[in-house]
Amino acid sequence: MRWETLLYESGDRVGTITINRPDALNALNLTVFAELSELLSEIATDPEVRVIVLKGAGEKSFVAGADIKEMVDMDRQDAEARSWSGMRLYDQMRRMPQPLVASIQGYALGGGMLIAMACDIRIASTAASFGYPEIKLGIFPGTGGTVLIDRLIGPAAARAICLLGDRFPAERAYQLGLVNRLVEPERLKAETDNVASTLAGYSPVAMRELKNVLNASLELDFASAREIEIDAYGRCFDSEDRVEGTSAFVEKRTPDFKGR
Ligand code: DAK
Repeated sequence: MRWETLLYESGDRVGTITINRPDALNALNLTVFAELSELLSEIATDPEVRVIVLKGAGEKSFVAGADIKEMVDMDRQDAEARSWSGMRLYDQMRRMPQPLVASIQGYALGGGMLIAMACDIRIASTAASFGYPEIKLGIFPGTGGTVLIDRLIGPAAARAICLLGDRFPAERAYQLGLVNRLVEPERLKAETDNVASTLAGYSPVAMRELKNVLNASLELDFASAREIEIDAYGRCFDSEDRVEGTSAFVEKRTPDFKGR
C-alpha cells in the first residue's frame, strides 16, 4: 500500500481520505502530517476530484489529537518545528482549490478538532465529541489552534474551550456553529455523501475563488479582503462556468460546470 497511515479512494468527483490509525484512535503522528500534505498536493491538481471528504477509521474516533507518545521527549525546538509543520498543513487544507468536508463520527480532540476546523464543512454524528484537552497535558493547542477557533466561533466560547479543556458533545459543537450539520450516527455517511455531491455539482472555478475570498476574510483586514473579493469575483465572470451557470438558470436546466 502506498500510504502507511492513510486510505484514499476517489470516484464520482469525490476524493475520500481516511486517517487510518484506529489502534491509536487516529492520532496525528509525524507520518500522518507528511502523508496528508503529500496526498493533498496531488489532489490539488486532479481535475477529476471536486470535493474532498476527510474521516477517521473505525467507529470510535475521528482523530483523538496529536500523538501524545511522540511528544513525551520533544524539546522546545522540536515543538516549534512541529508547530510550523502542523500550521502549514492546516493552511494547505484551507487553501486547497476543492472544498474539504470533515465527517466526524467520534472523538475530535486537540489536533483532531483543529484538523476538522481546517476543513470547510463539518458534519458530525450525535455520538461525536469535541474539545481541546491540551491544557491537561501542560501545553495548549499550539499549532494555530487557539487563533483559529477564536476566529471561527468567537472569543468568549473559544476561550472557555481552550482554558477548561473539557470534552463537549456534538450537540454543543453544533450550537456553537463549529459543526454545520448534526445527524444520527447511522445517517452520517448518507449526509456526508449528500453534502459532497452538492458541492461536486458546483463550478470548481467559483469554488476556488470563493475559498480564496473566505480565507482572505479570515486572515486579513476588512479592506484588503474586500479587494481580494472584487478580483476573485471578476475572475468568475471570465469563466465559461459563469456563462453556463447563468444560461442554465435562464433556460431552466441543471448547469453542467466544466471547471473552466
Ligand atoms: N496520542 C497517542 N495515542 C493515543 C491518543 C493520542 N492523542 N489518544 C488515544 N491514544 C491511544 C491510547 O494510548 C490507546 O493506545 P494504547 O496505549 O492502548 O496502545 C488507544 O489510543 C486507545 O485509547 P484509550 O484506551 O485511552 O481509549 P478510551 O476510550 O479509554 O479513551 C480518549 C479515549 C480519547 C478519551 C483517550 O484516549 C484520551 O484522552 N486521549 C487523548 C486525547 C487528547 O488529550 N488529545 C489531545 C492530544 S494533544 C503542538 C502540536 C500539536 C499539539 C500541541 C502542540 N506543538 C507542536 C507545540 C496538539 C496537541 C494535541 O492534540
